[in-house]
Amino acid sequence: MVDGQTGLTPEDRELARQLRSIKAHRILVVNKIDSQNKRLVATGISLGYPDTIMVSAKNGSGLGDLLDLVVAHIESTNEPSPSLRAAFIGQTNVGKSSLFNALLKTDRSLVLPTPHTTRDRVHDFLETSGLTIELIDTAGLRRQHNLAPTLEKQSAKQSLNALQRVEVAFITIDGSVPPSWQDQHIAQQITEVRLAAVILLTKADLVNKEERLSAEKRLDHWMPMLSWAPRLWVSAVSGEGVNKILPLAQAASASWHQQLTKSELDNFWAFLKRNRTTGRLPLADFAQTSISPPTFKLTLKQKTNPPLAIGDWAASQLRKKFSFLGSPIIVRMETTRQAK
Ligand SMILES: Nc1nc2c(ncn2[C@@H]2O[C@H](COP(=O)(O)OP(=O)(O)O)[C@@H](O)[C@H]2O)c(=O)[nH]1
Ligand SMILES: [Mg+2]
Repeated sequence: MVDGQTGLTPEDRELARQLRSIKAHRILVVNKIDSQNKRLVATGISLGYPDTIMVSAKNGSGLGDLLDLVVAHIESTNEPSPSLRAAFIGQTNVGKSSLFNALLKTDRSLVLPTPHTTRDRVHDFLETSGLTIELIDTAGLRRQHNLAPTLEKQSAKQSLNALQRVEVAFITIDGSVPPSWQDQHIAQQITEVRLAAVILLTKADLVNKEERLSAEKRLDHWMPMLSWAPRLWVSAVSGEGVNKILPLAQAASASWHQQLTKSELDNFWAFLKRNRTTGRLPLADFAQTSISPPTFKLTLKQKTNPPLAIGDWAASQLRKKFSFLGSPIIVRMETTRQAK
C-alpha cells in the first residue's frame, strides 16, 4: 500500500523490489484517492505490479473492487483445507484405486473438478455432511526383495512419507484371497506411524458369508496389532459397504483426536485405585498428555520400573470404557524418583 497523495517514496520502491521474489500474488493499493483530481496524480504511480487499485480508506471508494480482486485470487489458487485426510494403503491390485473412484463418483459434491496427480499419489476432495475430506490414493506399498535391507527400509519410508499429512489410513486388503505376510508388513508399518486406521476388505462381491468368517479369523491371527481398527467388507463392483467408508473414517478421526474430559479422567483414576490389578500399586498420577493419537501417562511412586503389562492392561481398560474405535492409544508408565 502506498500513499497516493505524496506519491512513491524510496522506501516504497525498495519494498516493491524486495517483494518481487515472493510467490504470493501482489496487488498495489494506492490509498487516499478520494477525488477525481487526486486520481490523476496517482496514475503516475507504477511499480510494475499486474494489479493496481485506487482506494480511499476515508470515503470507502475502491474498497469493493479490492475485495473482489482478493476473493477472485483466493478462489483460483487455494485448495480447500480439509477437516479430515485419509489415504488408501495396501498392496498393488487389492482395489485401492477402484474404491477411490467409487467414493468420488457418488453424488456428493466435488469441491474441485479434476483430480490432482503427483508422482506417487492422486488426491481429491469431497464433501460429506458439511465436512471437506481429502482422499489420497497411494501407489501400492510393496516389499522389494531385490533391495538390501537398508534400501528396502528407505523405500518403504518414502511410501510412508506420502502419509505424513494423513490422519486416517484405509488399510486395504483383498478379501477374496488369503491375507499375506505383505499385508501384515503394511499393518505393522501403519501401527509404527500411529495413524488412525480402518481395515477395508475388498472385492466383497466375490466372497460368501462363510469365506468372510474364515477370512476374518485369519485377520485376528495375522493382525493382532490392529485389533482396534474397525473392519468393513466393501466392493467397488456391487457398491457394498462403500457408503460406510467415510462415516467410519470420521469415527476413527474423532477417536484419534479425542481428549478425555476432566471428569472422565477422574473416574478412570478412581477406577485404577480401587481395582484389583492396579489398586495395590503405589499410584501417583494418571493424565492424558496428548491427542493424535491419545497418549496417557500413569505415574507410580516407586523407584523400580513397573511391569510393562500394567500399561497394556490400563490401555485395554481405557478402550473398554471409552472405545477409541479406529485409533491407537498409548499408555506410558513413569516412576517418581522418590519412593513413597
Ligand atoms: N470383483 C471385483 N474386482 C475388483 C474390485 N475392485 C477392484 N477390482 C479389480 O481388481 C483389480 C485391481 O484394482 P485397482 O483398483 O486398480 O487396485 P489397486 O492397485 O489397489 O489400485 C482390477 O482388475 C479391478 O477391476 C471389486 O470390488 N470386485
Ligand atoms: Mg491403484
